[in-house]
Amino acid sequence: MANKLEAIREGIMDGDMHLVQEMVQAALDEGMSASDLLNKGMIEAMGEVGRLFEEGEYFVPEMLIAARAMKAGLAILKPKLVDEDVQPVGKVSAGTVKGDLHDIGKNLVCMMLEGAGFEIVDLGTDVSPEQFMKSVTEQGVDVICMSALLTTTMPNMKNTVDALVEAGIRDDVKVMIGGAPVTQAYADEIGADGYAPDASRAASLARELVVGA
Ligand code: B1M
Repeated sequence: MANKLEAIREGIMDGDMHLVQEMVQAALDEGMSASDLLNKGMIEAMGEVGRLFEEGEYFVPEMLIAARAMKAGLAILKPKLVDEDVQPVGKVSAGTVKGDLHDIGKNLVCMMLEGAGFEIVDLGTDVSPEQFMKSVTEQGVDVICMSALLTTTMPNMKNTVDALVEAGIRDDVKVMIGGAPVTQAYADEIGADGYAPDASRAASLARELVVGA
């Protein structure tokens, strides 16, 4: 069983989705619990992928194929997780802000968050402040994750924070921002709870904001 866990970890790190699927199924067939598989195998492996990315050993393509392998394994695991009633770490809505159609970075952030055990509400691109607000009031997300790639669309991050304040729901949700032109200083300026420079650090920041670790 330990060998299968190790194979799953390696499969995710190498981006070998077929191996991951095969090993996840085999481990489940042998009676391993879905939550152990998720926490001790898959989430740990994605954490390692994130660490290698931050250290400059992995680049975006490696991270993308690792996330794809993780997704493939999760698809097999999901029904079992539901059976075992494994709760996600938290719920995050993610989107590229209004006027902005760039979604490669946002998708990567979603994958890393999913890999870190979060339930994702992917709002897509060109997301208005109202749509972000609805994800709080109607879907009860714990964190809003906004991405912007254009200097001209960054102000829509502030507009969303302001709209949350105006609606009296700012304290109900944490707000994280990121994207190439975004900085920590901008996050401070608009009153966001945090900024992450990349998808890996977005996952650790979300964890920190939700569970404090
Ligand atoms: Co656009 N584009 N683009 N583009 N495009 C940029 C961003 C640009 C810098 C190119 C340039 O001029 N050098 C420039 C912006 C200039 C500026 O505002 N200062 C630009 C422009 C001007 C435009 C158009 C206006 C061009 C035009 O039509 N005249 C237009 C705008 C359309 C619109 O959005 N309304 C446009 C269109 C497009 C395409 C559609 C062709 C395509 C997007 C396809 C898609 O996303 N589906 C595109 C692309 C691909 C780019 C570049 C080349 C690459 C962006 C990318 O995907 N990077 C980009 C130039 C560049 O960056 N070299 C450029 C890879 C991605 C993994 O990185 O998104 O930064 P990134 O995400 C990172 C981090 O930033 C972070 O994690 C990710 C990975 O670790 N992160 C977060 C991202 N979101 C986060 C959220 C978080 C945390 C971290 O929450 C907490």
